[in-house]
Order: sequence, then structure tokens, then C-alpha cells
Amino acid sequence: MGEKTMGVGMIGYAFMGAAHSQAWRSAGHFFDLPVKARMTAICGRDRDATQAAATRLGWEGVETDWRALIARDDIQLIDICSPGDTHAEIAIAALAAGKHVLCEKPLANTVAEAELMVGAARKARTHGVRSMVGFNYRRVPAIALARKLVGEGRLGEIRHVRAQYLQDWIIDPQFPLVWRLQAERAGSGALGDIGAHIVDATQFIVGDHLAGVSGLTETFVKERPLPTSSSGLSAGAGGGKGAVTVDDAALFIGRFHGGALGSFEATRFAGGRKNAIRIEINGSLGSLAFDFEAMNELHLYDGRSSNETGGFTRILVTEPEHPYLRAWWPPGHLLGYEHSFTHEIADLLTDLGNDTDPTPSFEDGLQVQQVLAAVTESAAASSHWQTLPTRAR
Ligand code: SOE
Repeated sequence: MGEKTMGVGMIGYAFMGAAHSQAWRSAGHFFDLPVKARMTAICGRDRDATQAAATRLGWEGVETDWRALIARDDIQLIDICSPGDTHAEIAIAALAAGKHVLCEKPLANTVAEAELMVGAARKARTHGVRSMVGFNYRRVPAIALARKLVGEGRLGEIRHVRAQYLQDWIIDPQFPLVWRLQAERAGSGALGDIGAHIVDATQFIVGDHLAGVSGLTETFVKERPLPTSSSGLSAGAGGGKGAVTVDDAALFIGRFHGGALGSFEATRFAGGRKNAIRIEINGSLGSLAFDFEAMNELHLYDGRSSNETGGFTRILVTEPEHPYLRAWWPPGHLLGYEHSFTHEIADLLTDLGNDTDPTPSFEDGLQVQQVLAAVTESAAASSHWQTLPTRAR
């Protein structure tokens, strides 16, 4: 029997659309996959711009209405890379039409939407239709290795989970009010956009879930110029101003079911930090540390080693023994951000070809959404906030 081919239709072609496109283009060239993806069509509202993107990114065709994309018989999988307020409607319609769905993170803008999406995914699953949410950082080899080492018990009992996701792209108050700064389009700000990643990545590494959280959020710049145009993370500013309706930064603490304490920070105001993701896990036997700015490394501390030669050891995660690396270059050659998406697509196509369920599932996406909502609610409530006496200066 020959290799099965699956037609893919993608919605959105900005930053995430470009990242997914390179993954659709490259996954089958590096990984031995049971299913071959055909980049059948991309969808955007402006025909000329979408056509230009299709040519640039390698898609065969173009649609300007996502319903028409879903209706096509030559498409079996829908990849949703459009803003959060479109996820639920498109995913539910695609699943009902019998199409597999890959949906960018966060799964939805609200828990209620995410619940509807899970309902639709469960129903579709009974007909062999599968779904996945795109938390790409799980597929960074060093993060996948961290999960493996924790799973093997190398760290012992997990006590601390410490994570930061730091960016600075809106630190300038004149940066315009793009869709990511509007609650009705993005759901939340730094919390859902980048906080969601560290919630997923840390839960993935420790194989445990948050049981409760307490949060603090802030919007430092409350009004911004209205944008003239916007694409990905860049935009032009027009006349007039509008209110920023999402958080600029979110901090929260949490407790995992297994007893570990977690601390999380997600901000777009960490000057000089462009896309820094730092994760440290401390267990009874050792620790692990990861920094996305050196994403091919994982630092491991074995508490049983002698003080004389102990300390953190740098593992260069570039060897064929490491997750995903066998498919790439000879030992010692580094990978980048884009490879996490290639791995995501390779894993998805492997599952679809083998009739197994891809992860993270829509249920996993809903659980992250519940964490985000709990942080937002906790930040809005004052019940756990202890105000200190004002000190005379
Ligand atoms: C913007 O903050 C963004 O593009 C996120 O939306 C992505 O998920 C993250 O990987 C990079 O930054």
C-alpha cells in the first residue's frame, strides 16, 4: 500500500501561519511519516494578500472564506492560525465536517468556548476525526528531554516549578493597539499568549497539573494609538487612541497536585528580553534548568554527585539519542525555534497515520484555559490580597 496523502487547509498567514507553513513544507522531508501532507490551500480575507502569502509560503490554492475551505473535498485537515476569537467557531465547524483540526494556542478565549470545542472534538473522535492544540515548545528537544528525565525519576520528588516567559515588544507606549491587546479578540494578554506556553511546558515536563493558583495582573499602558495595519507582531499607528483591555503582565503562584510549588511570570514589559523562556525544576534528588535563549542546552544537577565535581552539568541536546534529533543533522549541530513546529507537525501526522490520538489534546487545551481563567479571577478578586499599612516617608 502506498503512502497516504492528506490535504491541509490553513487559516491565517501572519507569524504563526508562516511558522506552520515551514513545518508543513519540511516535516515529510526529514521525518519518515506514515502520511504525506499536501499544502492544498490557505485562507485569508484579502484575496491578493492571501495569494501573495500562498506563493511565498508554498500553498497550492487560496480561499477567502473559511467555510469554503472546510467544505473542500480535497482537504482533510484544518490548521487554525487565526486570532483567538475565531478558534471555537472554526474548529467546531471543521470537526462537524469530519476534518482533523490543529488549533494554535491558547485553545480559545474563554473556558466556555474551550468546553464547546472539547465537546465537538469528543463527538468527532467517535468518527475517527482527531484534534490537537499547538503548544509548540513541548517539541523543543531539550524540553522533551527534561520530561523524559523527570519521568525516569532522575529528579526524585518534585518540589519547585519556576517559569518565566519574558518579552518586550510593547514596551513603547506608542506601539499600536493590535489585536493581541484587545480582550474581545485575544481573550487575555501576556497571560494567554505566553503564560499559556509556560503552563503547558511545565505541566508537560513534570507530568502533573496545577491544582490551584493565585495571581496578579497589570496593564501598565492603558491606552494606545489605534493601528492602521497590523501583521504578526508589527503594526503602523494611525490617528486616535483606544483602551488596552488585556494584561501586559501576569504573575502567579500555584500548587501542583503532587505537592510541588509553582511560580510563573509572563510579561511583555521585560526590557531587553525578546523571547526568553526560563524553566527550572527542583526535586529531592536534583534539578533541571532550561533557557530558550540557549534552546539546545539543558542543565542537569544531580544532588548525589560530590560537592567537589558536582553542580549543574550542561547537556548539549544535539545527539541522535535525544528526542527528535535523529531526523536532523550530524551530532553537535544546532536546531532553532522553527524546528519545534516541524516536530509538532511530524508528531501529528504520525498519530493520524497510526490512528492514535495526538497530544496535547483539546482536553489539555481546556485545562490550560481553566488555569488562565483562574489566574484572571484570582487577580480580580481581592480576597487573598493583604494590603500593608501605609508607611510615612
Ligand atoms: C507573541 O507573543 C508570540 O508570537 C506568541 O503568540 C507565540 O506563541 C510565541 O511563541 C512567540 O511570541
